[in-house]
Amino acid sequence: MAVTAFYLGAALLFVGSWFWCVDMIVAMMRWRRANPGMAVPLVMFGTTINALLWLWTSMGATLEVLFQILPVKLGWVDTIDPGLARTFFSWTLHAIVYFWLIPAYIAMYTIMPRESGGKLFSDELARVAFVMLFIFSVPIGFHHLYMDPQQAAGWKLLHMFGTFMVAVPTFITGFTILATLELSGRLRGGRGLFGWIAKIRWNNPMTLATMLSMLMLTAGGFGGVINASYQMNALIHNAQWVTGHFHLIFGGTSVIMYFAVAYWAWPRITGRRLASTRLALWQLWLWFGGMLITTMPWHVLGLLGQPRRVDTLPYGEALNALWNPYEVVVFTGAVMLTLSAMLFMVVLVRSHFSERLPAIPQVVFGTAVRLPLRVPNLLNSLAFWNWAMLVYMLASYGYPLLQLAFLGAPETIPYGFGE
Ligand SMILES: [Cu+2]
Repeated sequence: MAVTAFYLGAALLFVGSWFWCVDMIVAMMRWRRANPGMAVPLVMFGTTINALLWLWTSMGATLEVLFQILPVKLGWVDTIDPGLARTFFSWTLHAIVYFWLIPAYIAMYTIMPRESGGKLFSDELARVAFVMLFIFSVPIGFHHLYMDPQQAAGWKLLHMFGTFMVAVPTFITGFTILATLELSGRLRGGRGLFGWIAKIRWNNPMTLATMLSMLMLTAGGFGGVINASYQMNALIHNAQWVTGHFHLIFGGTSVIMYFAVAYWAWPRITGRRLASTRLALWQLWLWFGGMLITTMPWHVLGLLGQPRRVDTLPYGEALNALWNPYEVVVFTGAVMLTLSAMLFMVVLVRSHFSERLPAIPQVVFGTAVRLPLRVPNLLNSLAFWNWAMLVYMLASYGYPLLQLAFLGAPETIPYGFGE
């Protein structure tokens, strides 16, 4: 066990984050009261959904600390049931990655359209995607427990189908964002089937990052569907494939948008011109290239049987020799990523000392082609979706948790294991 201060610190970290969530939710409720019947701005809708997502997802780890770790720390009980702990943690583990991904989507939906010189293709589709991401991303954590014996096969199957549903809002986002890029290309004079691609403002960091992010999301999402499949998961479970997958989705898809947001926000915070858009574009390309060169061999290494967090085996010289060339490529990609991260810092630090703008640029968010003045209440309020989440969570986690908490771990090995 760690020292008490560690658990106290961890608890404060959670409690502190909840203040922000409540702040967002209260702000949206106040806005709705002040503007009855009006459509909540998309940026606020997405951010508040993310706050609600964080409240739901942080609950799993909190329950683990409250009901399992603290009782042992305080000497009330002597053991921790790892099956129950892993179930609680699976509740937090998957949805937490959506807490990182949603801000990247918010930037694509609300900042990119204006930066690319166009308009968002559809405001309503964006809302549908946010709501679906919220509902589908929390109650599916068992896809991290496929190899765990404490949960039965049927529950894993249910969570598998739930996991596949997450692909739907991802496809909606892919469609809406690409349609938005096409729109901006056509508004700038692009003609024909593919003529609009060349007309897109590729020299704008936010626009470029969105396209590169979409490409990484396509590759990473494809791997994600393999991870989510009960049977195919067995092939790559705990293998280096997984390391490749989540670096591509988080380090790639999400973080490249954070870079672009930083380039967009810096002049609006400091009142100084971005030192070099050219360097910023180079940095994004370098990150994209580095991320692909790092993660693709990682996927292959997983298929070649390399476990996660391991690069050599004390036995099996043949395997080590087979893995080594791929690791050299991974290393090359990692060096590119490090250089890109340093370049990012250089651009921001230099911007801090660049010439002062005549006025601090205003924060104006992009809007849709047809800006809805009113949207159905289901796409303007989160109350219904919060209740829907409660029902879905009870259905997918209720029995498996109660069973472990009160009946103890099952005596028999569930069907499909130990044959
Ligand atoms: Cu997951």
